Amino acid sequence: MRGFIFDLDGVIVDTAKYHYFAWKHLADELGISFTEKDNENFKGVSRKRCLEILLEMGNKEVSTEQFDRWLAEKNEDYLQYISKMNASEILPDVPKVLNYLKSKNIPMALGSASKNARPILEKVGLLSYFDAIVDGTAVTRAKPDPEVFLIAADLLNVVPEHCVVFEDALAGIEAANAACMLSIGIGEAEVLSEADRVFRDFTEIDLDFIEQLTQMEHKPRKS
Ligand code: B16
Ligand code: MG
Repeated sequence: MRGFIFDLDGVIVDTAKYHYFAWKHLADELGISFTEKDNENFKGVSRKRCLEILLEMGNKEVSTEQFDRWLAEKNEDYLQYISKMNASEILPDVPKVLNYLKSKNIPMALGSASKNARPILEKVGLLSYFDAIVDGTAVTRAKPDPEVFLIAADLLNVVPEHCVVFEDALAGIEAANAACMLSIGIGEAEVLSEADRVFRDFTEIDLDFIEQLTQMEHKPRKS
């Protein structure tokens, strides 16, 4: 049995722009310069760590209470954007792959750093595709630690060497590799150079390739 594990932000939906709007809003309020380029460093990173980085950028030291208030403020702002999401925000050809795997009864899991993963999947109508959801509320160690994917494999009842991970963040590729899973990067080949394979997006992935993955013996060693 093979298992397929998908990251959420940047793989299934493009929520990075909403994270950016919400972080930018908070950064403006705090007088910290924050660009879309800065937001790249927040991809795959936990909410708490993102705020720590933002405050480091602004050389600000704050009390735990203030830190928690800003963390909540950013999330409330982000949730406003999420509340308006619908199926049109699923990234191109993602349903093609999910439907194919579903038709073959291949177990699928979500492995995301986001604590908002479940409501996002509900909003875009994809929650029922996943046999397991491992999100930011379920892990204690962030990517590149393999914990999120190892929990997912365990819940799917598939050995890690028989799992395939789709990821857009380098930390996520590192986590998949550390878990001995086949890592498929979605994005720029230069950024995701440690992945076993890289595709710009799912439109570049054909179903013959997915079929091959469902039959792989175990993660092939890199030459
Ligand atoms: P939340 P992923 C990650 O999701 C995002 O890439 C990252 O930008 C975000 O900070 C993190 O989730 C936490 O999200 O504030 O919703 O808990 O890419 O691991 O699916
Ligand atoms: Mg991601």
